[in-house]
Amino acid sequence: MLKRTLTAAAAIAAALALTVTQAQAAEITTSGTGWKINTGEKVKALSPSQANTIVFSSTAIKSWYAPYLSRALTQLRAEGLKMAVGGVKAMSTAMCPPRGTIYFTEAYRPLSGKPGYSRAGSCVDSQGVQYSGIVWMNSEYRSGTWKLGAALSHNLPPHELLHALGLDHPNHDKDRDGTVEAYECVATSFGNKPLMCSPNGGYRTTANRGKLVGYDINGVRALLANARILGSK
Ligand SMILES: [Ca+2]
Ligand SMILES: [Zn+2]
Repeated sequence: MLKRTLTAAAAIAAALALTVTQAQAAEITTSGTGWKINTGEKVKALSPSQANTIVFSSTAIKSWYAPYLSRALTQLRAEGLKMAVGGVKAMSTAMCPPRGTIYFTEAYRPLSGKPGYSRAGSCVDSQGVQYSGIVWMNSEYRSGTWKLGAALSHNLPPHELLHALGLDHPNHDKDRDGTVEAYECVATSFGNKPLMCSPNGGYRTTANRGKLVGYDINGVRALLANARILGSK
């Protein structure tokens, strides 16, 4: 009798040890080939159940930018992300927008006054799960004082959207000269760099510009997988 009890206790102990091992094995991933999660802004994950709505600061900004986002939105929905194009509402950019809001607005040289650059940021909860974000498109594009080519016009808005969702630039010191340079990113055999490459990447062709490249999709998948690992719904 005593022996049987001990055996049962040992079995329970073994089962507990197994559970602990499994919990430790499921760790979040924050970077991979051609993608990187913005851990600098404390982002770890993206909620698969959260409904995300893009809200624009003006009708003119919505009509300018919403078409450029459509291809990326189709891809993000295919990954299981709930993404919708919302309406127009002026909001303060001094604080995080309400949960599920990606606020698209415009500012003059919003990234430290750098000509031609835009800026985006994401808001995260205490677990590191993104819950809202802000995109400041550089007003120089619409005013015409900074000329974007056709490919860039299509690629920059979804690049900034992905920043707001939690992705960072995947640039790395590919040529090992000690410096991570602009455009220094992995590329496909066709020469396509991640959309998230800094200062810009993505497809250049009419058929594909504005789309996430496979690397970027892997980044989105990692953000979603991390949410599940963290137990976020
Ligand atoms: Ca380098
Ligand atoms: Zn960027």
